[in-house]
Formats: sequence, structure tokens, C-alpha cells
Amino acid sequence: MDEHDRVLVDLNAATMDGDAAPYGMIEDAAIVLEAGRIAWVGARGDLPSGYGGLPVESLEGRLVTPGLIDCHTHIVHGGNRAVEFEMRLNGASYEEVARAGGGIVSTVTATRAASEEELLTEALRRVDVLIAEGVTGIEIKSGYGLDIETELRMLRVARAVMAKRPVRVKTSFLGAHATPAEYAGRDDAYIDEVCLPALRAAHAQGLVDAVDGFCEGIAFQPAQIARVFDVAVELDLPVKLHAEQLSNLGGARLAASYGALSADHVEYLDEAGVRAMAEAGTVAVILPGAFYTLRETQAPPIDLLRQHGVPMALATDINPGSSPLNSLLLTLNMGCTLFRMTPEEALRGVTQNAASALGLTDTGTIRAGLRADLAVWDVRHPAELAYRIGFNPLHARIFGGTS
Ligand code: DI6
Ligand code: FE
Repeated sequence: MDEHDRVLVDLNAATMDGDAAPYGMIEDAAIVLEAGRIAWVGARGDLPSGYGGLPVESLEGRLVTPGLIDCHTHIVHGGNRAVEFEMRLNGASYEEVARAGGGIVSTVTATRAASEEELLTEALRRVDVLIAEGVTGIEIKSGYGLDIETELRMLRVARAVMAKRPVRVKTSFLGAHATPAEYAGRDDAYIDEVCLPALRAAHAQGLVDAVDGFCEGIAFQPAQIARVFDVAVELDLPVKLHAEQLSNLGGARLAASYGALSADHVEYLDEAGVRAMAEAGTVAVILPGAFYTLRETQAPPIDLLRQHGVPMALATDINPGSSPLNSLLLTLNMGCTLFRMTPEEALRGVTQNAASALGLTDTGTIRAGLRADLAVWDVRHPAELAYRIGFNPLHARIFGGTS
């Protein structure tokens, strides 16, 4: 027997498993934790007598959900863009900000200048804020290095986060995020000479779990993304894509044609794209932080996604430019208030569907056999998690069975 093995009782479980009841709710539930896994979950009255020998822990009527998963972040990066934010609010134009070295270029410069240790220290401060909100899984992208050395450094830092903190990390290679200044006007050369060699090197070093790209007028065209995805296929890596954020280039359809885990942002997604995603089982990752920060007015097609049964995830998109949003709980509220997602859809979006967006099959719901990644909340009803703004009701977090 593991020293952490126990039976949790006096709790309501929002299992997010199945759709027999809203939130997969089991009132007055018991959850058996054994060897870091969920051995059994159900109504307390049905608890098999075989677990009678385990210690019992009362959660005093609290709500238990799966541990939360932030399935889209750029949490590893150098510097921040607060001064640029201030310049804009003082009336500076986009050109003036760019001339002052602002925009994505400034984050690339700061990331290249930062040591591995500095990047890790800064990332951990942000990661700790997520962990304090019950997060047990985080996706972390590269994409602010845009040279081989710095892309690899970002991915090593992402892996180091998992060694330093009790949290699961999945990495995505995002070399096709932007073209760096030294390749201005030579996007294809950048892909051939930097992006693809960096991907191969990162893969060879075991640093990549998925391949991402930014398909947009201001970034890369579908044909360029396809060249990156072809290498992902060759390396047997799943793909995902920043698609239809600012315009509709058919990125979601392209991603779906590669069986993508997810298409993310999707404000400008059309019905053909929704259909393609439904057929491919591609998750729509909804990112209200970027919508809010950019003061975007086109909301993602939530109704169409619902109609076609496309699973929706929700994530912070933590990055220094378009989404300096370091709260997954606030993201739940934004998904509901800005996009009219229901609190149940929002919670599914940071648990079950966030796990799917990362290709994780052993977490995201409370079900026998899965990892014991759980969050215990001082709330009575799960809608409270999405309802409040700037309030954290986490009581405890359980990661792989350990509190
Ligand atoms: N979409 C975005 O909104 C950000 N990247 C992306 O792919 C912008 C990143 C930045 O401005 O730093
Ligand atoms: Fe992003």
C-alpha cells in the first residue's frame, strides 16, 4: 500500500465523465485513491467493502473536480510588454510602437537574451499562480526564439518546469510563430533553414510532444504550415494550429486534414471548417484572453461548434503580447460572459476537452483507472467556479494522488 492511498468522502464529485448528469455529478460521493490513480469513484453508499482497510479523509462537503488543464500557453518567454501597453494607451500608433522595438520582436529579443535559468525562474512564477488555482496540467509552446538555439532552450525550460513542480507539462514546437527580423521577407527560407532543422533537433532531443503553427496573414500561409506539418507527420508527432484568429485562411480545415489535436482561437472559423473539425475529432480551443486584450469583436462560432459536436476547450493563451492573462479561473468566467459558453461547457473545456486537446487519455475526468489529478473547492455548486471574478476558492490540489 502507498502511503497516500486513501478514501475521500463527504464530497460532491463533478466527474465531468459521461453525460448522465450535468457535470457528471455524483452527490455524496467517495473516491478511492491507490498508487496515484483513481481506483474507484461512485456514490458513497456503493463503496465496495474491500476498501475498508484504507484511511478515510473527510472533505467536509466540498466539491471535487478533475485537476484543471491549461492546454494553450506561451508561459516560457523573456520580458514583458507593459511599456508597449502603456505607449498605446498614451496614443502611440502601431508604427511608433514597432519603431520603438515593440511587438513580438521585442519578446524574441528578450527571450534570446535570457539565460535558461532566468527563463525558468520567470516561468515558474507564472506556473505557481496556475497551480494555486488547481491546475495539474499545462501545455507550453516554444516560438519566441525563432533561432535553433533559443527554440531548443525554451523547450528545455518547459521540460524543466515539470521537474521543478508537481505539474504535468506537454510541449508544443511553435517555430512557425513569426519570421524573425534577420529573415524579413524570406519566410520560406526561415522555414527551411531554421524552423524545420529546429524541429528535427528538438524531436531528436525528446523535447517535443506536438507541432504548432500560426496560420495568419501576419504570420504563415497554409502552404507553409503544411510543409511544417509534413515533417511532423514524418516524425510521428501530432499537430495543432493557431487558426482563424484574425482572418479566415482555412487553417482549421488544413489542421483537420492532418488529424490535428486542436485548432485554437477560431474566431473567424466558418461552417466548412467546423465540419472538417467535427469529422477529424479536432478540439476547438477557445482563447478569450486574446479576444479581450485585442478588443476583438468577432466571437468564435460557439453555436456551430455545439451543433456539429466539436469538443470545446478553454485556455489562457498566457503570452506577453495578446494575452497577459495568468488565471484559468478568470478564463472560465470570460468564456461564459464573452462567448456565452455555459459554466458546464467551460469546466469541460479546462478538464476533459483540454486533456483531449493535448492527446492525454489518462487525466481530465474523475474515472476509475485515470491518474488521481484532482482539485478540491470550497464551493457548493460547480457553476461557482465560472461565476466569480478574481476569487480563488481552491481548498486543495491532488497531483498523482499526492496533496
Ligand atoms: N497568436 C497571438 O495572439 C499571439 N501569438 C499567436 O500565435 C501573439 C504573440 C505576441 O504578440 O507575442
Ligand atoms: Fe497562442
